[in-house]
This record gives sequence, C-alpha cells and structure tokens, in this order.
Amino acid sequence: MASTDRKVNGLKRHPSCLNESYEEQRKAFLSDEDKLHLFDDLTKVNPVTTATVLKCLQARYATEVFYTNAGCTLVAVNPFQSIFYLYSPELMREYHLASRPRELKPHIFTEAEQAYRNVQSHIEPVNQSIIVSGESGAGKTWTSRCLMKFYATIAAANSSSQMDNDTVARIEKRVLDSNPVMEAFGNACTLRNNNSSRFGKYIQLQLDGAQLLTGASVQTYLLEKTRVTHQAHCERNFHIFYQITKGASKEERREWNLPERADFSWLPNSERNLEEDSFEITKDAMLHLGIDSSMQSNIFKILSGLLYMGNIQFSDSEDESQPCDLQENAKDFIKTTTSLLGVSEEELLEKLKVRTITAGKQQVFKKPCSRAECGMRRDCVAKVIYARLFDWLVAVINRSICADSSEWTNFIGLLDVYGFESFPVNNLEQLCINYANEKLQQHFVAHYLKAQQEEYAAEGLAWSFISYQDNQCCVDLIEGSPSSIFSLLNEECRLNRSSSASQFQARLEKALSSNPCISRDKFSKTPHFIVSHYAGRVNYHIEDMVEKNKDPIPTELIQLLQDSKDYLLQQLFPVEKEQPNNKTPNRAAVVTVVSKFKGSLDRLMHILNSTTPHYIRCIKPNMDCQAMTFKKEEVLSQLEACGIVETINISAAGFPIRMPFQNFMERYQLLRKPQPSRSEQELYINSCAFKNKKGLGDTVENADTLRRVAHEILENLVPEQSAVSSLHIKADTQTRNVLA
Ligand code: AD9
Ligand code: MG
Repeated sequence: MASTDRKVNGLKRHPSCLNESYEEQRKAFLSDEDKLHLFDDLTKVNPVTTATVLKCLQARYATEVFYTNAGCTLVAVNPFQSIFYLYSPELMREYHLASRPRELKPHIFTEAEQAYRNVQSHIEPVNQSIIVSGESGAGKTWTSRCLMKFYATIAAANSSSQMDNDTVARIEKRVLDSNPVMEAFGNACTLRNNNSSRFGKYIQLQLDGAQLLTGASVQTYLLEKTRVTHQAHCERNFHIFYQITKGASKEERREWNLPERADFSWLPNSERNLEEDSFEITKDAMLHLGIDSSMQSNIFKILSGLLYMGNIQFSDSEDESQPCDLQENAKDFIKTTTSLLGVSEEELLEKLKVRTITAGKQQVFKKPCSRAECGMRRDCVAKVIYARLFDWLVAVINRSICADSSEWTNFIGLLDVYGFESFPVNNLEQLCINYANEKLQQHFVAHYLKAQQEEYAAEGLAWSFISYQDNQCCVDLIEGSPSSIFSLLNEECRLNRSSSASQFQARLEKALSSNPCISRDKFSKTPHFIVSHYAGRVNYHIEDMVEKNKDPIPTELIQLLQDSKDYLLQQLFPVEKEQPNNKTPNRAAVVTVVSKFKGSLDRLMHILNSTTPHYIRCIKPNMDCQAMTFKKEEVLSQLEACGIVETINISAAGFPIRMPFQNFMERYQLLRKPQPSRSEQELYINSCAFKNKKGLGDTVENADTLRRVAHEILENLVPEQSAVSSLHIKADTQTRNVLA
C-alpha cells in the first residue's frame, strides 16, 4: 500500500489534508479504479449506487483516508488504530485557520470548523448541532471526544499561562473531564465494543460573544440500568465497578470492604484487564469537577454495597405461604450490604422477601415472595440506586461546567446517541433506540432535501421538489395518536391490566392493522410484532414489554432507601412531601418509560430543529475491531442503517448523475455532427436552459434514450452560456450503470 504520509515541519502530516486537484478527481471519474480513492464526495461518484459508493470507501480506507463527504454528511470509517497526526492540535489549528476549510480534505474538523464559523456568520439558526451516529463500536464517542478537544483547543477561554487550580480546573479541562467520569459510570465492555456507551448524550458547548468556550451542559438519555444486575454472556458491568475493585488502595479497600480477590456475581469477566490506571483518571476528573475525595468515597462505598447485594441469593421455601430463605453464604453478604448502604439488615431482608399490597384506601396486605420475586426486588433496588446515582452525577457535572446564562450567547451541540439496533431478540429498549433513530432520520431527510434544493438552485436548475417517501408512517406507528405502539403500551400500564403477551399482540394488530409498517411472522409462535424501519425490519418480542414500560419500583423499597443513614443515599432518595389530603398518586399519572423517553426526545428534537445541523455518520469497517480490514457486506448494512443509502436514494430521486462537462464531451463527442470548430475548453452548457428546451429533467429510461439525449445536448451547445460545470442527469439504475 502506498503511503501518503509526509513530513511537514518535522510533523507527520495528515495525508487526507492534501487537496487533490480537480483534474485528478476528474481522471478518477473516468473510471480509473486506481484513482477511486481520490473521491472526496460519495454523491459525486458516478453513478451514485451502493456498489460504487462501497468501492470508493474501500479504496480510500486502503490508502488510510478515513473521512469522506456524502453530500451534506461526513462518513467516518473507524481506523481501529491510533493515528496521532489525524487529531493533533497542529492539525486542529490548520483547519481552524484555513481560509476555506472545505477545500481541505474531509475531516471531522472541517465540520467542527464550519459549525464554529456558522455561529459567527449570524445567519439563522446561529446555534449548531453536530449529530454523530453509527452502530456500536463505529466511533461516535471517540468522534465526540475529538470534537470537544477541537473546541477546547481553538476556543479556549483561558490563556495557557493560567495555572490549573488544584480542585477546580479551568473550564476547557472541566468540560473534557466530564468524559472520563460519564464513561466510567455509563460505559461498559460489550461484545461489540470494549467501551460501549450505555446511554445517549447531547452536550451543548456554550460560547460567549467572542466565540470562546465558557461552559457546557449535558443531557443524557435512557441509561441501560439493567446492566447493573444482568450482563449478557461475555459482557461486563459498568466500568466503574471494575475500576474500584482493581484500583482501590489498601485503605480504600478497608473502608469499602473490598478484599483484593472477591467473587461478585455482578462482576463477570473481571479477569480481562481493561482498566489499567483508569481509576486514578476517573478520580482526578471527579475532583476537577468539584466532587471531593470524601464524596467520592461515599459514592464508591455505595457501589461496593451494590456488588455485595448481587451476592444475596435466595432459596425456595418449602412452604409457599412462608417467605423464602437466604442461601447459607448470603447472610454475610446481607450484613456487609446493609452496613455499606446504611440501612437496617432486618428491614432490607423483610422488604425483599415480603410484598406489601395496598387495596383500596386503607387495606394493606403482606404477601411472601417467591424466590424469583425476591431476586427481582433485589435487582430493582440496585437498579434504582445506580440510575439515581448516575443522574445525580450528571447534575453535579452540569453544575460544575454550565456557565451562567449571562456568560454565553450561542452553543454548538454534540449528539452521541446509540445507533439503530436489531438483535435476534429485541424488546422495549431496542424499540426506544430505533424510534430515536427514526426521528433523527426524519430530521436528516428534511435537512438533506433542503440542502439539495439549494444546490440545484445554485446550479441554475429549475427544480421544485424531490418526490421522496419519508418515514412518517413508521414514526406514526410508534408514537402517533390516537393509536400507536406507545399509546397502546401506555394504556396497558394505565389500566394496570394483567394481559398476556398474546392478548397484547391481538390488541396491537387490531388497532394498527391499517399501518403498512407493522406486520408479523405468520409462522412464529412467540408473541411479537415486526416494524419496517427505514434501516430494516426488526422483530420485537412482546413478553415483558408492558412490565418494562411500567418499570415499577415498589414503594416500600423506596421507603427503605429514604430511611438510609448514608449521606448520599439520603440525597438520592429525598423524603417526598405529604400529598394534600393524603392522596395516593393517581394511577393515570404514572409516567411510563416510553412517555418519559418520548418527552426527552421531543425536547431534543425541538433543540435540534432550532439549530443548523451537521451530520457525521460513523462506520465500523469490520466486526472484529481490526485495523485496516474492510468488510464490504458489513459496511453496506451500516450504510443502510445510518441512512447513507437513503441519502443516495434521495440523490437518485433528484439528478444523481453529475457529469463534469469536459467529461461528457470526451465521452460523447463522437455523436456530434460536424460543427464549426471551437475549443472544447470553452464549451459550457447551461443544463437549466437545456432542461427547458429538451426536458432533461425527465427520466432517461435506457441507454438508447441517453444516447439520443446526449446527441441533443451536443447539438444544442451554447458556448457562451453560464459557467455551470456539470450536467445533472436523471436516469434509472440501468442507465446509471451504463454511464459508469
Ligand atoms: V457505542 O454505540 O457507544 O457501543 P461508539 O461510541 O460508536 O460505540 P467508540 O467511539 O467507543 O464507538 O469507538 C470504539 C473504538 O474504536 C474506540 O474505543 C477506539 O478504540 C476505536 N476508534 C474509534 N474511532 C477511532 C478513531 N478515529 N481513531 C482510532 C478509533 N480509533
Ligand atoms: Mg459510544
């Protein structure tokens, strides 16, 4: 493989920063496959098909070029190796200082710089969003981190001469320090990514009137809290649990009751050493964010308590009317758990083993729980503690990094959310994630069509609209009214009826049968429904979906935590004020998982709609996370899932073939009738004028028609016409292939 690295001023220079001349691109255009890697924009590959796009991406990857434009989006293929020059502060400054960054090679810094300049331009909307998407392990979080570093470098508010304060570091550092803390508590090693984010994140970088970074605020979405108590085979719990068990000092071990070698059932695969010195990094970052060592110790003590809680196992009771027993070795675990969490041992045991049922206003029944129920109640306590701890941390981070409203005027938002998911078994979590992706796709399509419209207008093409099937139908299916999957799920929770999965399936089918985006597999006996998402069909299992949507937390367990003597738990579980007239909470007002998620997503979409968007689509070139390995099928399915294929389709709905005029001449001049000689260099065609005369905007059905059209174009050449450099031709796939 030819290396394109160059040494500039002793620095290894980013190869893709070197701008290729138009001439070289044009040569590549003439189907010289060796030059395919020179293409900077996938929608200008000729013809725009998934096959040519794939070929181009592969060729670029092979020459270590990882970024490519696709219309108004940037495609970022994960290199799976550290390439320092690609993210050096020198390169950041080069993009920042370039008079026309778009003339440099595609890079995330081009997008970042464009967003930064747009803020200055005062063209509405001034606020910007960079939406980073892609599947697990594709590089979203890495990209977001690099973007944050870019702004912390080029928009640093504090001069470097100012020394860091010991406890409260300067703002750029604090903003960057939010990453290791949120990743320690919100990321985990999964089968697909050793550092997989288990929550979505939108961070707004706040800029003052002088365009300097004065603060930031973070909004998180749907933390996967079930990971605290259940880890899939070969996967792990959140990083922080491993960090404390491996990184704690002797003194800390004593304080948190953590022996060197402990066997915790919620800490699988701990032999894999992914931590190194990350515990120190997390603690340092927490300190910079204003979480002092005594508060840190309080947090880690609670986490240690959760680990012990996972070891509390129950055994079946011989008499069903009696509560089940603790397993023999669990007695010590419950002692340690309760001492670490500051709750009473007897009470925890009682509340895990016996359920309180309130019937009517006054009547209270107690019912012993089965072994499985006891386990579920234990898990419920652990999950609610962890989820509230995570939210508390995010709130602390926000307090530490958010500037006062008088200190900032504009923002650049970075969105790093989970990509489209389709597993062998999908449930409510995937439905929420895929729904979020549908909403983002809808946002993207609207934006892309607008951008394309503007481009055609700039080229002088008389163009009104692109007829394009959007994904509204699928969005309606999930969230619409009066009937949708979400509304039916909420209804089940509101009515609190104990219907079986098959009964719910029947209700769904009856209510939503008219929507073409929902179907089912006639041969499957498992209650399910299939949604046809823009990125593919996903089969969702119904079992447990309603229960997951309720996400019930028994009141008596919350009360137990409210009674804790632990300082932090008291903050996480404040005693709520008495309802007037002793009212019990209204059932209809129960906030379900989907309504909460929809609410937070609506707010996010509202913000995104008020900003100028930039899209970065991350692609994972192979599932084994190997450097320099490009698997075409795997990339193709991601191009489909992240909407690049849609981009291509939309572009095909417009004028997908853009032929530089020179090119067209070289290829079709044989068809030309003898004409007074004139320099071909001078020849330009105004495709708009041609369109008016000959209907070039109509679809060219086949190669013969194309030849005829080509002939007509050549007949009608008007040399003095405008400086339009490309012909825009609309054609069906077959004809596009002829043109390739
Ligand atoms: V997930 O949906 O949170 O599971 P992400 O966020 O898309 O996923 P992440 O950013 O964590 O993926 O990237 C996965 C791994 O790929 C990183 O840990 C790096 O080892 C690697 N990576 C990603 N991008 C780059 C890059 N630009 N250069 C080098 C990279 N390595
Ligand atoms: Mg991530």
